[in-house]
Amino acid sequence: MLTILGERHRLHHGRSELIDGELKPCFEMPKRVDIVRARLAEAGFDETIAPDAFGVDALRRVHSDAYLDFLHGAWGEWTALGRTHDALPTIWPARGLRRDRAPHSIDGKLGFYAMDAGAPITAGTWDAVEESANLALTGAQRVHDGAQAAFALCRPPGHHAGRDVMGGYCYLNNAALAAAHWLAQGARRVAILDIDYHHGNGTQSIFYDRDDVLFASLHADPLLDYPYLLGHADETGRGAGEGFNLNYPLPWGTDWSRYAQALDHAGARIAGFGPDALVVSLGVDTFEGDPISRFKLKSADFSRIGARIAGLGLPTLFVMEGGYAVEEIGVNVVNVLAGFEEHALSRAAR
Ligand code: Q9C
Ligand code: ZN
Repeated sequence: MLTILGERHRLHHGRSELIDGELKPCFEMPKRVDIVRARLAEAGFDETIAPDAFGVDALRRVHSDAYLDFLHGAWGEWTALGRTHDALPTIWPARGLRRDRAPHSIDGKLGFYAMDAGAPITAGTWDAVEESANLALTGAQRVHDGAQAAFALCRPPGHHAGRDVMGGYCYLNNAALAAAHWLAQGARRVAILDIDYHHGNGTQSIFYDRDDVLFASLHADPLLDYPYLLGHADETGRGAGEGFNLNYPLPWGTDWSRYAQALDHAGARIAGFGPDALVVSLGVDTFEGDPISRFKLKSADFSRIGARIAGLGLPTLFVMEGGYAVEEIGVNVVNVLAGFEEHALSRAAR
């Protein structure tokens, strides 16, 4: 499978996130990409390319100008105050507060554009997130040009990022950018299947009013787990988008048999939608050994996921999202991709 790889992700290495009341080292780290790359090479996935540079116009299909300006300038504004640690917000626009006027000072802006303290901004964050977006856009372009499937090894991940909000390790929504790119290239309908452990709140919110993008997400029940404030089954879309958003909140301890039922249901809805192409938000934090998650998928189950996705028979772009059991992340990701390829080949042979 064609794989799009970058180097600049390494420039983003958040030092700390707020967990259990303490600032602790970020689970989302550069080594995640190193381990996936090593496993890809070991498994013979050697068709790799570097990203092309898509300009700001590709980003503006999904994100607001004010938010892009904020992300681009945040580190400079932060360090101008003599600060050297990661930039983190300390206030958020909760109920009763205005969210229509962006503050001018950096501490105000950080809160205004964040959903949590899970997305630190460092010296290299802009360069890394811009490249991560370009990986997804390059993958989308290659699939548009005829590749049956591609894998964008994005880091930082993207599915918690909304039009003008960062959080949960995410800054630019790589999967949404890929979907929007396909639409701009003439696709009539695009489906996004989000199999990260956490609900893809950013992606849902970006396409919530639209009937040309079907968003389907399997994730931990937000009553129990991050992001807590979106991802319920009754969120089905709004206006023209009614019926084009599909959430499968699942309990802690979800194993393959339970997961497979939801996956099959989502797959049937995606097939019925008749999309021209599919984006998969590929998180492997559903793994039983993941340090921040509570599902029970085994490494072999990821091959089954890949095979079922291939069963849809759609041009498919896989976009890397979460997965924090760092030593196993490579095996689990490559199992999805290999499971997809094996099934796609056997389909072609029939
Ligand atoms: N105690 C992605 O997987 N922190 N983001 C949860 C758990 C946020 C995950 C804290 C997790 C964000 C892309
Ligand atoms: Zn996740």
